[in-house]
Amino acid sequence: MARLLQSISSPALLHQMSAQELKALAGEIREEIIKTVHRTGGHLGASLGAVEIIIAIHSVINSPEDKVIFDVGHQAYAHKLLTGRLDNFACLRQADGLSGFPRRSESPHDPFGTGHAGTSISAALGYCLARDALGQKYKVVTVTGDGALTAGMAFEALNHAGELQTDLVVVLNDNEMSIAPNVGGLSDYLTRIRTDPTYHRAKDDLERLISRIPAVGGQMLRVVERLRDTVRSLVVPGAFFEELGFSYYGPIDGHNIPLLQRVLREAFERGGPVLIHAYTQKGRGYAPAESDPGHLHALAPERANGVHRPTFSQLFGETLEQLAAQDQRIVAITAAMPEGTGLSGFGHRFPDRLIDVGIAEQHAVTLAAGLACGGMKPVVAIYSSFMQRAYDQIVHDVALQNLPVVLCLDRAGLVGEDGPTHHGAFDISYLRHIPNLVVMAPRDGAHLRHMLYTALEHDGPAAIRYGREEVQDVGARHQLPAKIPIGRGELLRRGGDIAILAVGTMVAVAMAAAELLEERGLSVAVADARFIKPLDEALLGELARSVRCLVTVEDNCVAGGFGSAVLETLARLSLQLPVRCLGIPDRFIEHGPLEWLREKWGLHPAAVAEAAYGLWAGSRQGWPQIIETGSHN
Ligand SMILES: Cc1ncc(C[n+]2csc(CCOP(=O)(O)OP(=O)(O)O)c2C)c(N)n1
Repeated sequence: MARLLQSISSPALLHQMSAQELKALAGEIREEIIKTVHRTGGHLGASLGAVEIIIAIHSVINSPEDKVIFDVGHQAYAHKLLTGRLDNFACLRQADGLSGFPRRSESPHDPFGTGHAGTSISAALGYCLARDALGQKYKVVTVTGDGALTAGMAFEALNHAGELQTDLVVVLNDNEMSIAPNVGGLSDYLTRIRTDPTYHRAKDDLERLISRIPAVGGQMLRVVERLRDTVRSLVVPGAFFEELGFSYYGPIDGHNIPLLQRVLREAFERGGPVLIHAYTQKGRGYAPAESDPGHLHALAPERANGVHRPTFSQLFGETLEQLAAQDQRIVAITAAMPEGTGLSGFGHRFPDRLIDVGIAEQHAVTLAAGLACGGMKPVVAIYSSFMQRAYDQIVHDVALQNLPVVLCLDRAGLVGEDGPTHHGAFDISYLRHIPNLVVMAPRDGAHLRHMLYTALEHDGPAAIRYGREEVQDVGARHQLPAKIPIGRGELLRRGGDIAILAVGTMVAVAMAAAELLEERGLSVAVADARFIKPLDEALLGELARSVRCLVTVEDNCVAGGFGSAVLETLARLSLQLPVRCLGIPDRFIEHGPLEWLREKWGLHPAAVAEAAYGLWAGSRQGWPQIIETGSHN
């Protein structure tokens, strides 16, 4: 059993270990990761592929004085195991347990918190500049995947680091995979470097040749220099990075610890920005993950088996496929997540109409704007938290020009074990103030289908947000969906004491809360707003006039969210009644099982019923009054 691993109380102990011991340690770490992740869920493939790189780094640096910064951070499990977190590793991603990503608050060995892709080189460069400004002397190294390198900001950082020439080592962990196989020209380039033997021969020959060119002066020297650069950029591996100002080392086997150690030492010795190109195998050491790395990129946590309904994502993909069969102009865009967003089936059926742009959410949205200008009907499916990246593109390129782009924000609301970097807590707030944009949220599968169709038929931009859960009512899946009148909500239940106005999957919570309130003798109206924007003012007015108090429920942050839209509208219409807005409080929500989080943060029927009852009881004692805002909101 994990004999060596248990003895690693500090990563500095790796400095003394032999090559054989480090290799054995890698085996133990893999066993621990496989065992734990099968229970807790998590990023299996990525973390197995990075074990040797992480061991090698810790064996030549002194963490936490030296900084190792992970891109995305989903591959950092070995780092957690080597930096004093073995005992807590069984609680990975569990409530109150270790985060699935590096967290500054979790360990001094995590110098930078991550979860979103493409940040490592910027953050590392920031550390380098701080170090230089303060006259300090520590090493900074990143572990950056080839997928992460498709993110625009990774390029921005490379560009900047190349100019600054400060000491920074970027370990490019190239497994040719993002979640799905990696895409793009740079990925092709990296593959050529890895696989084309002429590169390697040419590199040696060229270096020999260049060293033999005699020193000449004046004009001739400039000609020779130019020739050297041209020939070098044509045939030397990594010339692209060299041109940016990095020293390029590689490609090297990213599972060979002694080789990695040697190259890392050389890189630190050399100084300036250095990129080490290490090729690795995603899922290394676990046969099912090696043979299906895309599928085993991440595992879901063990759950009790039950009947599985389709998820919103699956139903979205299926419906889009159905609609695309009717309309040639429909194209789908994913930012490196065809499977997660439910678009794999669409891609198999319409390979030319699924565009994977890589981890490039900003580009995805502006690309869609261009496609719309050109007469296509683009549908961009991106997780809510990753769409944060593309806010300006939505405002400036899509909405300002009133273009018919459909934005599908998957994983809206709380997502569970992936935690605060992945919760879709803000999308209603960051979308609803954008002029021209229609914003909607389906309460069930049937509505998702209708909303997708409605959005595609709308001559302007529209966003649909939905969570990661399985859907309740899937509707008539084999029929074509129908159009919903834009801006029309739906009254689901009549009542005269309290009205609960909800959106998305919170409508079911509101309905269940109404049942609980009815048991307490109250008559409760429930309405599904369906549209966050434009809000159904007629429905809101009708509700406000017919009840004593109003509660809004959403799984977005309360600040600037759906409830805020309701309050603004009530104020504008001069409708006065006690209102309570329920949703995600003004704080970052931790990781943990989704249902547990919803219980904890009040997004469940009993909490909604309690809040509504309190508001109603208060309203009987006279109003206007200051309404207590509960513990969270
Ligand atoms: C901005 C952003 N978009 C999408 C994701 C989802 N995501 C997590 S890991 C990953 C692939 C990363 O590939 P790579 O950097 O090569 O690492 P690997 O998993 O192959 O080791 C993606 C797309 C993310 N974390 N951040």
